[in-house]
Amino acid sequence: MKTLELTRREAIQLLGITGLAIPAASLVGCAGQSDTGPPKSPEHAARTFPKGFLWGTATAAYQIEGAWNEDGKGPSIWDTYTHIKGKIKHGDTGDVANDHYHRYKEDVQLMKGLGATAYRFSISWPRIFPQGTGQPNAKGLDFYSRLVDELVAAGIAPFATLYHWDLPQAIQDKYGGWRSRDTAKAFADYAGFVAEKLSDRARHIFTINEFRSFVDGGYHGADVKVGGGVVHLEAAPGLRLELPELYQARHHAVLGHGLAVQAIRARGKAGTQCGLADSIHSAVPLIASDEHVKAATAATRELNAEYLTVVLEGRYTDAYLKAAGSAAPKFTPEDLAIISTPLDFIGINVYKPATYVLASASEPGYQEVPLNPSHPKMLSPWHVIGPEVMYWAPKQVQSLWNPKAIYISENGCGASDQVAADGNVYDTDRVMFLRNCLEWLQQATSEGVPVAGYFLWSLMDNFEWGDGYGVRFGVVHVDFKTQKRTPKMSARFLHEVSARNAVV
Ligand code: PNW
Repeated sequence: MKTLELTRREAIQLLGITGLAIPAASLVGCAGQSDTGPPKSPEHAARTFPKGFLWGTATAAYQIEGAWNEDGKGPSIWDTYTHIKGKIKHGDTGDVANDHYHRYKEDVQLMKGLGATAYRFSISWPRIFPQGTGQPNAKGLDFYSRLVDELVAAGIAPFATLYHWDLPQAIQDKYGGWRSRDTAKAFADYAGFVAEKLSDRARHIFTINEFRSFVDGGYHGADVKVGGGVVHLEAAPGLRLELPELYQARHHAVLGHGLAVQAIRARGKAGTQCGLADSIHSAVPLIASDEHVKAATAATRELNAEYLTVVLEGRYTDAYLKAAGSAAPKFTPEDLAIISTPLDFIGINVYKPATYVLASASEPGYQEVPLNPSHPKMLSPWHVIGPEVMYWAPKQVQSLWNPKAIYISENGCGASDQVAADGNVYDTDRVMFLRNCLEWLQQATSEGVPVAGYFLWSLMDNFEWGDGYGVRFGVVHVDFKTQKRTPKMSARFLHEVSARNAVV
């Protein structure tokens, strides 16, 4: 079929003939973007990222390591939780997972094959302190030391996360986990120890990954409304506490972050870059004109009141405390000073818009726009598609908190990938999703938003928490029976992107 290429006048004529009453002026915005819209910067036009931009993938200890009871490791709350019947789909556990504990050398080579320049991994606290506190386990530390050496030798910058949800079971038993301040203090001791041992080579450290997922999911259970449905998010230890205890646990988690930053600064090598990785709740303006953009930024500040906002501003917002009422957390001014210890960077995990908003004449100045039930989703039921959040989230972080550097510490999607008869994995949906996200991210960097790197979740298919091994997030396919790794089409895409430092 021949493609029609119309001049604007022809288009107007054609539309006139078919009877569509579109005024000529309204066509200018779409057909005439290049001669009427704002000029594109050369970077935006070339779709390139800033010089030195880091390209990497991300993983977490419990999701890939396996070796759950080897070499002196103590059990974590996720070991306990997955061993409870009925908690995880198909009864899956992380006992073996990707066997990364034994295959880390091969996995670093996989990263090299992707052209990656950075890697974000997490450290299992109970591997290093089997009892949570006290005597360190030399073999546990040695594993991460060898991993870091291997990465450095491959020219890949190690970014270590200290807490990706696998709390030592001993800390849960002794203190009740994040219900207690003692857990925050124990976390800081562990953080300082790791910084002392690894920060000579791992120059970037994330304290905590996604407060909301393990606190709200672990201590209360979170029901999230998603386009006509409700998704129940639950995490270890799977408690259902009352609101006052939930609010207090949230407070202890941000306190633990702040204490850990101070411990890393005290005991790590000078110049160690320290930050956190949080799943920002970004409100996306449904219409990107000034008033809605402003309203969306204000909404994002409130939607993150209990985590990012208090960490970056050193105070809980009035609206947050008011809404909490008698459930509000108990805290001191010293706590707030610790929580807001200045950071070197902010990591944001960006998968989807938290909500779409419009400006509103009434308090609080914005209204959430309910999601149409037909709004498209990726495979995970929570994964609403809205790639423009990759522009708005970093843009809002810059305008609210003006950090020195921002990393996209996670972005990606789950799919039901299979190895085809020809040996390839055709994850077209993932490539489509990633390209759309990167287009928007590139627009942000071309406007001067200080994003310094991007970590794709995930290097390889792995244990996807409550979904077990059924939802695959990797750019490398894993056959969990044989542990065979097969790079997918998305791995090829990522390689091309990192080689050119541009969207392709
Ligand atoms: C993150 N949401 O969790 C975690 O950091 C990873 O461990 C996990 O495997 C990955 O994303 C994929 O799920 C999220 O509802 C859980 O928007 C839920 C959401 C986002 C991230």
